[in-house]
Amino acid sequence: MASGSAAPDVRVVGGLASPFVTRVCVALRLKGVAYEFLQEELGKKSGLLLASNPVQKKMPVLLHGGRPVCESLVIVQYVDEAFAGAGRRILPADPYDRAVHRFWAEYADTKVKIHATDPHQFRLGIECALSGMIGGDKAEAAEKVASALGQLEEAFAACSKGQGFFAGDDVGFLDIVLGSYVGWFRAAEQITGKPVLDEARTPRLAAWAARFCAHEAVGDLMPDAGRLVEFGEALRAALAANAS
Ligand SMILES: N[C@@H](CCC(=O)N[C@@H](CS)C(=O)NCC(=O)O)C(=O)O
Repeated sequence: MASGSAAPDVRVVGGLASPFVTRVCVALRLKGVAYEFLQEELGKKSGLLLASNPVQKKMPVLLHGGRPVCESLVIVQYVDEAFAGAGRRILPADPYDRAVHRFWAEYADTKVKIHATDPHQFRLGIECALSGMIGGDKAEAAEKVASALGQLEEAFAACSKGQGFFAGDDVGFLDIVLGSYVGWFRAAEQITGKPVLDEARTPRLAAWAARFCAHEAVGDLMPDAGRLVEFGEALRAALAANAS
């Protein structure tokens, strides 16, 4: 703990357009933990970010009592444990359920990922909301994402047991992980005119996404799709300028 320091106990280093950063802020809100948000400048990395996450040099970083925690899934789980006495629990109480939710979180992050940091590939990334298929065939990539979302539709049915969220009656770990992408899904929809969460193909997830965004712990933390599209263009330009 940074006793005697003026710095608040909990700080988040990141940018509000990052789905990974959204996760951390939603987790802290669910726990009712106050935090200071340290906004990174577009296309640059602050000294604090580089010093706090020297291995990956990526946001988000959570600073708790001055100690850094990196990787959004690690951070969300850390928040659940470090503030166990506050708010509702984020990970399921049952070890088997926890394992299932972690499995699907890992699946979502592997298969349904938005790549926005490469200036040359950003548009392709957002158009397909794709995973690991950058540089490949767009239609094939979009189909792979659609297929992964189909799997997650089934996972939702199994995990939610007829309730509104993966975690049941309220937002939990898997809701935060997949839900953080919803702003980017909507941005992709604006660009392509095609739904990512298709009401015909993934009706449960389409309804869940609206419910997630309307949740009191999410609300204004979910970036507006139009602003994400603008952000993507500005990021491309900033990265290209930095590269030249
Ligand atoms: N697996 C990481 C991904 C974090 C990540 O990719 N962050 C992006 C912003 S959305 C970043 O900092 N990119 C900078 C870079 O790739 O150099 C997590 O879940 O925290």
